[in-house]
Amino acid sequence: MSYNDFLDYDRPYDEATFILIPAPLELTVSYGKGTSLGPAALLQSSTQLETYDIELDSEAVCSCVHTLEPLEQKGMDASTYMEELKKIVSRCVKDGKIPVVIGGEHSISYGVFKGIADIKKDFSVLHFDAHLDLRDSYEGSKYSHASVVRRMREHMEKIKDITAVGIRSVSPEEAAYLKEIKDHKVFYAHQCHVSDIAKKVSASISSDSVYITFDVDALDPSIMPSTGTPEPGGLLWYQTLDILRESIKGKKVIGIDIVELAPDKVNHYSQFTAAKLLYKMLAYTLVYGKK
Ligand SMILES: [Mn+2]
Repeated sequence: MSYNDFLDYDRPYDEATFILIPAPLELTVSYGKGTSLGPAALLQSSTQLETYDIELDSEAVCSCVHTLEPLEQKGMDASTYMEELKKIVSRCVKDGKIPVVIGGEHSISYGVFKGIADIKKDFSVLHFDAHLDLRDSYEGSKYSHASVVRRMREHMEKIKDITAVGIRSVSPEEAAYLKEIKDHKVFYAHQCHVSDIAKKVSASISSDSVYITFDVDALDPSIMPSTGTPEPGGLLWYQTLDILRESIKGKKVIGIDIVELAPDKVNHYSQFTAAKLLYKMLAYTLVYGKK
């Protein structure tokens, strides 16, 4: 499969701010399938985006992006794949770049996290999702998409905090675990429909450095139907942008991933929405982020 460059632009690696890493892993998705096609679909849609952003009066993003060759699964098991992804991500961070990983299923975020944590510490994790992903294991796998944040929590000495936004589906095991750990910051989807939600989320991020992991099922299925487990009652477009803008203001974004897009043949607006969402995250990082 051939992959487009993000926005159809390619700044050489050495000069780019953002290094886009397609990670088409699909091992443990439980319900709807198709996340392995997510990165190619998002990149393909990105070539149709206007490079000019009205809100920011800028098209700076397109001169800042370099897209790597995809990390194909090629028979690797989950743990080998995470190690390979970790190496790529940590090299980017070491080189002073911002790694931007395009999934693939959410389990890849553990590789992203480890690659960042290899170099950085005391950072915050901002996690957009319908799900907490705090199961100890799921369907026999520690590397399941449903366990990815639980794996991150095994490295709390590396991070300041985790803030989860858009949550609206929780297992009994996760509910019990949440009461036990106490320090997990959660904004349930029903709590996100208030005017000051962006300020509240931003205030809960205690570090100056933030890694953003965005499961597209955080968005409402009306704007993002093409994902494995579309849950009703999700975040809408401008609400999401408000939260992202406010959370990125004054912070150093040290890594981004966007996961769980499962493109389907019926509609193609999900992949376009995912591409635009990623564009906005990069644009906010350039304009509002701390250098
Ligand atoms: Mn999810």
